Amino acid sequence: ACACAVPFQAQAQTPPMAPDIPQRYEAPAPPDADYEKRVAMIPMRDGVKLYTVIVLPKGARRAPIVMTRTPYNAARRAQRNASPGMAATLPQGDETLVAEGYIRVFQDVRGKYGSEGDYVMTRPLRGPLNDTRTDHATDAWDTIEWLTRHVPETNGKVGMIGSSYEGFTVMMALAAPHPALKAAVPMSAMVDGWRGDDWFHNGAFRMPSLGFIASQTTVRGHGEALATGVYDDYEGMLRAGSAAGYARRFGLDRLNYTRKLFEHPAYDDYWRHQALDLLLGARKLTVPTMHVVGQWDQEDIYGPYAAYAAMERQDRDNKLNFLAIGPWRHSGVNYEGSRLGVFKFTGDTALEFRREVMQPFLNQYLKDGAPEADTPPVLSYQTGVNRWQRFDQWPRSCAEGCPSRSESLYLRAGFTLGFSAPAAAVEGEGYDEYVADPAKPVPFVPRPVRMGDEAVWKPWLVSDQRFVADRTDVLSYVSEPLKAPLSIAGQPRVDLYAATSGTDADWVVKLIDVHPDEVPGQPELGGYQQGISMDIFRGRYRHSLSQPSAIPAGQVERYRYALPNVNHVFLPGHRVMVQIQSSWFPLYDRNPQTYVPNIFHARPADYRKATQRVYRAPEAPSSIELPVVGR
Ligand code: PG9
Repeated sequence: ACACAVPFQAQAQTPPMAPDIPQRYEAPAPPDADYEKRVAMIPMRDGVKLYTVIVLPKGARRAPIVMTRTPYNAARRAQRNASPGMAATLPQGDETLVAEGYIRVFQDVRGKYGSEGDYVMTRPLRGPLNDTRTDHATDAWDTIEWLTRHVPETNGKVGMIGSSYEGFTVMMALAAPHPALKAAVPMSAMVDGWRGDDWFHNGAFRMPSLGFIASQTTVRGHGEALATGVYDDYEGMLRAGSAAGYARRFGLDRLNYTRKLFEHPAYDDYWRHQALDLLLGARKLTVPTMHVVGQWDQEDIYGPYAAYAAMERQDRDNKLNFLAIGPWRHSGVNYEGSRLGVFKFTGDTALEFRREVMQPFLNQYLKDGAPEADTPPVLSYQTGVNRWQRFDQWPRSCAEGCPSRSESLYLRAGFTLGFSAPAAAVEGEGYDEYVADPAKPVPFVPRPVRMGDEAVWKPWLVSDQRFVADRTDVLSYVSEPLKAPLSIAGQPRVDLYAATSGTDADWVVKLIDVHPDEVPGQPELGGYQQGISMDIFRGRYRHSLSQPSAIPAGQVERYRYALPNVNHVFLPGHRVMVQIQSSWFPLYDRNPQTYVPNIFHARPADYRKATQRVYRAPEAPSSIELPVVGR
């Protein structure tokens, strides 16, 4: 009998009380779509299944796969827009992959969103911190194995890309790579949570970590925002007293990851055993890897360079390990890159990079018969003059072993700067001083501070520092207007001689480009104090990052630490500025300025004003070693 003859009424009716929300619903791709979506629960070696979305161009044959493993919801990552077009469906940064006919895969890491298993934040590799059978290296391996067997449209070659946490999972896959993993592009990767990426910078704790932990670890999906009850996070975080006080207020002290952070304030084995630069630097590099980072990455500005440097030791002949530095914010490589804050570049630098450099690199290793790409070992955008540069190594300038040698820029009397050391004690006794009051910490951006305001957060590292330049607890040293360009390419290094009347202190040093008083072509840049390379150091770690010690009150101590990498030209007419302060709130928790064993447990009475002296004397010549490549 013909099916069409079956009377409609005879078909099974949907019971009125059938639940209207199914257990799981995958919307089919629209019939006219140029792609197909498949969802698979891929089994790992321990039986845990991971939720994986596979997006294939229609008619794909012998297509390479590019995979991202994410804690941020694979289904959503594979669905930017509801569209019959694959390019509009996938993330903006994927458009060149789509144009080249790639299969795109997103997978939820274990324990998040659709995946089974336990979630452990930035799960450590199997070893001293992880006694289970699995980690991100095995999960990537098992997934690649499955994909190459179960996706008939693939040529069997897999690449991994991803930014930040997703960059971390790319790096993890490199620890024990599947033979089909042929190329890796970790972008803005979280590499070392203590030295200078997401959780701490040189021992100073990043307060927004707490909100992130809430969003990430209260539920498998996306957790609720904190009910702060204040518009200005500066106020809310100050009132809470300390990072632990803030955590308690929202019950975050009951979350394991908060506890792990609070139990490991120093750079102990918990951190060392997770530092991916140390781990990968000690393993044989076999997969071509391009590290990508934004010069003004406000979240992971340390790790990508550290990982590149550590892995470079395995790649003396520049065959496998590459570095690309753009004028971008965190993950900016995947979005529009024609400006950052008020600073404009030469067109969409991010798209240009993805199209001209990253895609040919991926094609070379992943696409059948693709030509060899002309990939520079190091690609770097020189800010100030706004042009791409190709190098065979990074950094370009350092104390020893680089093409150029760094030069010290000294703090001088009268709040000036100079390339010669202070020769003789001058009036003012060789130091400048300020009172740092933890009750009035220096804000990192103008108040009211809204940590969730992305328009402020994303470009904040290049923001105008004038709003604090005249505070009495900020020292600002400035050069004469430059007569010739001053070009730097590498890591400025702080060499600070300072004393405090307290027994612990934070030091924030900011290298700033002061634009001319008038900039006719872009008037709002007149006198702009542009952050170039800035970071914080918690004084208790001056002798050892793992063994903190109290600072002897009133004694001159030496603080040496590196600022973030930069490739920048200070142009003629501009001035170089160095600002020094002792807090950067509420991005970093306050230092009580009284030594306590664990700052997370400091009590209100421990927070005390201190007088800070910054020396610029012949026997205590504070300076920044600049990675000068031309002046
Ligand atoms: N910076 C974010 C992050 C990475 C790793 C751990 C915690 C946070 C991110 O953008 O993914």
